[in-house]
Amino acid sequence: MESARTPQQERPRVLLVDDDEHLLRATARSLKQFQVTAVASGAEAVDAVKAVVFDVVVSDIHMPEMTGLDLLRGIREADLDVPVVFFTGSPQLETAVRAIEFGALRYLSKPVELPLLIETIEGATRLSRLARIRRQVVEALEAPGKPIGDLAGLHVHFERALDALWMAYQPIVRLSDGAVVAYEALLRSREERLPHPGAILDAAERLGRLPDLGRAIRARIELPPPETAPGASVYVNLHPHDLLDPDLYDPEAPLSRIAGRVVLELTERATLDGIPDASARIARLRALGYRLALDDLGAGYAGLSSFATLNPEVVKLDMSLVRGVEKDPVRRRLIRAMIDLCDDLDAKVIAEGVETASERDALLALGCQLFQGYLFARPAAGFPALNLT
Ligand code: G
Ligand code: MN
Repeated sequence: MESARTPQQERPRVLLVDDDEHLLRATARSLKQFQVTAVASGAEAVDAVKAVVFDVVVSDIHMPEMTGLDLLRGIREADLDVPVVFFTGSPQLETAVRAIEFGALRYLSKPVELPLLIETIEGATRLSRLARIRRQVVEALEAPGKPIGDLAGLHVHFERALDALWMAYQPIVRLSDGAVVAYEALLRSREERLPHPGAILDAAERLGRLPDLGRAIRARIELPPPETAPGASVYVNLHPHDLLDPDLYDPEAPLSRIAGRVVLELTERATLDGIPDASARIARLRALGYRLALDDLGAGYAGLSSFATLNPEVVKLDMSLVRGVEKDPVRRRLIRAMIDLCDDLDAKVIAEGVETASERDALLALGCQLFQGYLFARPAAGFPALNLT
């Protein structure tokens, strides 16, 4: 798409969309003060937006081959900023309200009075020029996390992130013999507007797409090849919301088939309070063959209630506890107490986020045996080998 912007003095460019061609031509004729491109279908509208930078799109919300929401998404594939205004008849009010939620600028009830239409187009043009300048500024400054705009834009980028999803793997090592006993699978995506796992998760949450993200992740999990780490298991992070997805419990689902080699991590940062029958759900996972790990212990505020619900086979000490442990007697006392507690409960302990040899040595002295962190290997594609120097 051409990136040079419409000069300020130019007449606003309006894309008018209506499958009622008679009405389309009549409306186009009455908007002489604008440069109007008139098309009779959603598909043509999307093509037009790909070819030309418009100041505003004005469209019927009800067309036979494409809903207003689909049109909005199609437009956002090509243009994150152009304001979209819908015409709507009264039976489509609900659709119109939903379109607004997804980022349409406003809707106008049919029949539309010409002065209101003109005023709306002029207002939208000012907004769109402002939005484009704002985006140019942000892109020039290369602010982290390029803005995505409205929910329809987020939807587009979330779909791309799902398509470009891949899993990085980070070894978990037993120091006594240097064996890689497991790998943690970590979410990554090549979609540059959602660069961090946190951004993808936030997008999924905002769009109500957590189940799709969870399924996509679980479908991509692989076991390490036997020559790299014989018998090693894979740790997979679950979002508490995943516990509500029937697919997680389907014995035919891809991850269920290898459940005996999988440890599911649930973080202590998020509470399980909102999950009905959490204990029963956990029991069903165990019946499928999964083991469970409590992730990020020491980072949460949930007390030890998640401990009781999960009854974890494995506990992962959060890196905020690990960081600088060799210099901090308070951290050491906490870790010592946690290790004792885990021994009593027959749970293994993994120290996460270990970055330095002095952290490693202090943790070893406290009785820690399993380690994960940049000191040993960074997460990477294809089951990276250890760095044990
Ligand atoms: O919440 P969870 O423990 O699943 O998060 C693991 C995250 O920590 C991953 O994003 C991973 O890339 C990162 N990580 C792994 N090892 C280290 C480390 O040694 N230092 C830091 N800062 N981050 C790490
Ligand atoms: Mn984790």
